[in-house]
Amino acid sequence: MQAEEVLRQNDMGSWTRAAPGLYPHQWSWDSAFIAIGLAHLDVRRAARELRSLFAHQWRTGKVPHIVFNPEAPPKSYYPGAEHWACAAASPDAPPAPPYTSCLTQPPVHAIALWRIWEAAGREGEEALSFMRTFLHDIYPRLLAWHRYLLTYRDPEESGLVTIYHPWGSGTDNSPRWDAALAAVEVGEELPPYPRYDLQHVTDPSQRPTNADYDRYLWLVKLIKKAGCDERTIYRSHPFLVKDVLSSAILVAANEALLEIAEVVGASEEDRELIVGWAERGRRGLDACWDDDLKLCLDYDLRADKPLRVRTVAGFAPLIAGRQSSERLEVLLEVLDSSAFAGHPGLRWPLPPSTSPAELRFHPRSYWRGPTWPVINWLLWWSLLRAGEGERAERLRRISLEQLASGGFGEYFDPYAGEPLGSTRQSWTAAVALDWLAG
Ligand code: 9WN
Repeated sequence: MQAEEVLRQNDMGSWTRAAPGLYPHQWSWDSAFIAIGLAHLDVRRAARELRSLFAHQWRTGKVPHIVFNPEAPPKSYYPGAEHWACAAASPDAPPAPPYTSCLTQPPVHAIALWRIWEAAGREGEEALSFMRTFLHDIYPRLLAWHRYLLTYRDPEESGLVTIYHPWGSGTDNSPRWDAALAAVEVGEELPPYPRYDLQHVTDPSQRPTNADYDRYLWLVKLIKKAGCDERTIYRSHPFLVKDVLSSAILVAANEALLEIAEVVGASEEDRELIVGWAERGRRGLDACWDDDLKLCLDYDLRADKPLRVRTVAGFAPLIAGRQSSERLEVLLEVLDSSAFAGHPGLRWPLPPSTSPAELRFHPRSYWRGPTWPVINWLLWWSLLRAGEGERAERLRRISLEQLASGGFGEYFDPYAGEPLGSTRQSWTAAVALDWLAG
């Protein structure tokens, strides 16, 4: 009931604010998770959430990481629409306003659409027939989105998605990006800028530092200077990283897209293409496996080396699915070990975003240690697909205990169990609804 209330409060009619104060706009992967939760309340509204996001797709197929809410209160989020407005000048940009950013986030959307389809199946023939038409309409956009990621964002055909900015990973200040970001030199003095985000948290240490923000804004400046042109960015940008979490989500999303292709009666050619994409993604992730850490590692294209740090993204092969039983066993061992969910100091045995065994672990700082319910949702769903029903059920039960105790926080201190960041975060409420539905 409370989860439903959070989604209703953040509902803007055809899309949902990621959070009431800190995030008054529509975020790409938030919307996908939100749709997964909404599917249990109203299949049509869930579908509308994604339709409204895809209405702002770029001509290249890119789904922007933020669609800015023209009615957001002034001084509520920085960098906001004004900052990104020039992206609309790109010949590939969708009509504006509303303005969009020109970054992306992990492609959870096909997974969400497949979950909505399943929810429609439980509801009955009318919902199914609505969803059949809806999937038919959105399928070409979804295919174009995946194609964009597998071409513009992977000219090497490695199967791995390249990001241009830590925001593109969805795990913004994770130590995954420390080395690649440290190599970025802020080339000019930046004009002073506001940190509105700090108004919405109880302690600034829960958010990225000013030094992080300087580099974030510098990267945005360079992207804008490149006219948001993908090829120019690829050539000249100082931050170019293969992101294993996004890549794994894309593999799983391609599996979902294949199911959707079946429903809409897509051509054999499309289906072969999608199967090929998923296989390429798995091969790419295999190549990023680190036998010492027993995790998958992101790859810094500029420095030409892996980014060696233990974070939840390392479980990418579990999320991609269809792993050998040996690989699965190793991954589960690491997940249960004291480097993650088995750490004795944890309030709940849930994996911290960064391993407590890392020097750069911080229990209260954003992606540097706290547990994130949406990440636990991804792991839960992956365990189910891997046939690990009992473990999945344990993860679901413990996650619900965490939320029952702390509410719908954005993230949680893994030791104290305290909710941190934003309160009434939409995607946290959405995954709770999905878990509650069993
Ligand atoms: C930048 C909305 C978003 C999430 C991201 C999370 C955070 C934004 C920020 O909030 O990022 O995109 O301002 O910190 O890291 O995963 O989508 O909830």
